[in-house]
Amino acid sequence: MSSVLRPPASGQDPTTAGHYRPVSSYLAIAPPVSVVIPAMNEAENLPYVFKTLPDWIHEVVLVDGNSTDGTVEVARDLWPGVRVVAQDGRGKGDALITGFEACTGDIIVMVDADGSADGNEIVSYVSALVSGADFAKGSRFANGGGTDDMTFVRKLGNWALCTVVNRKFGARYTDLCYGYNAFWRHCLDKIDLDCTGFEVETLMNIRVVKAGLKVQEIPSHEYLRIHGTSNLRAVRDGLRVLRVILGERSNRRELRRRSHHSPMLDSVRGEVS
Ligand SMILES: Nc1nc2c(ncn2[C@@H]2O[C@H](COP(=O)(O)OP(=O)(O)OP(=O)(O)O)[C@@H](O)[C@H]2O)c(=O)[nH]1
Ligand SMILES: [Mg+2]
Repeated sequence: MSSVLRPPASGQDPTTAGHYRPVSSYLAIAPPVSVVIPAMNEAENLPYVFKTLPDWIHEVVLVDGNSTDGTVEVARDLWPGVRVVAQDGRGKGDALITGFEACTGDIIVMVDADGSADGNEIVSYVSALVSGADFAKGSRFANGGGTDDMTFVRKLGNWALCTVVNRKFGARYTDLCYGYNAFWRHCLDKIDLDCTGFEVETLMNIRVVKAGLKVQEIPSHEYLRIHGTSNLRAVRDGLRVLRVILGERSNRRELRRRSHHSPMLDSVRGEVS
């Protein structure tokens, strides 16, 4: 890697696109990375979120869901360059779609604002993307992943929904409803997101596999929400997820066609790293 390293000249902004920036002792990257944080009344959690974000990211886009607890002020205080985007609609899906549109980076990382995601993992997602994946999909159930935040009922529901997605769309996912993912911006043109709520991650996971994008699962650990209460209602949102799964047309014919050309098979399936 060092032979292609092109560090910015001294005094130059290291986040300028086109220049390699050191990410870890074994990786340097040129593409600018945007981090999108949907946040609705998460002021108390933001210090924990921002503390773990790496300093080499290009920008942080915080999508505010009409917070009344000072979320925006706290974010500006913690990360002076943060770009705050107001949300017109409601729901996490609506917030993420708004945030993706505002991003200027080539790589987009989605990070929850409740303190459950560790920003130190971003390097693993970005490594997968610069190594050839289109979509780096966090998984709490891949080897090395974990969760402190899921009840037995949620685990069961997530497993059942994940199994249906794998059967119907020919994926090999180990996790489905998880908010920590990263992808190249060009994926957005292929998945054309149109949803408003917590079903957004499921819709993304289905559409990337249907689009034949190369998906790589990244083991991730989900920590407990630090302050406040969840906005998710297991039954209501589980049913919304199920409706999305049932509403998406299966790509069975396409899968059958591709299975006759086995080298292509992996590009339509989630791969566990
Ligand atoms: N902007 C915005 N953010 C939202 C909205 N709903 C949820 N969020 C954010 O989306 C992230 C995930 O929401 P959570 O309530 O933590 O849902 P969850 O992670 O599925 O549930 P827990 O595991 O219980 O934390 C958090 O950062 C929320 O603040 C919304 O309507 N607008
Ligand atoms: Mg959460």
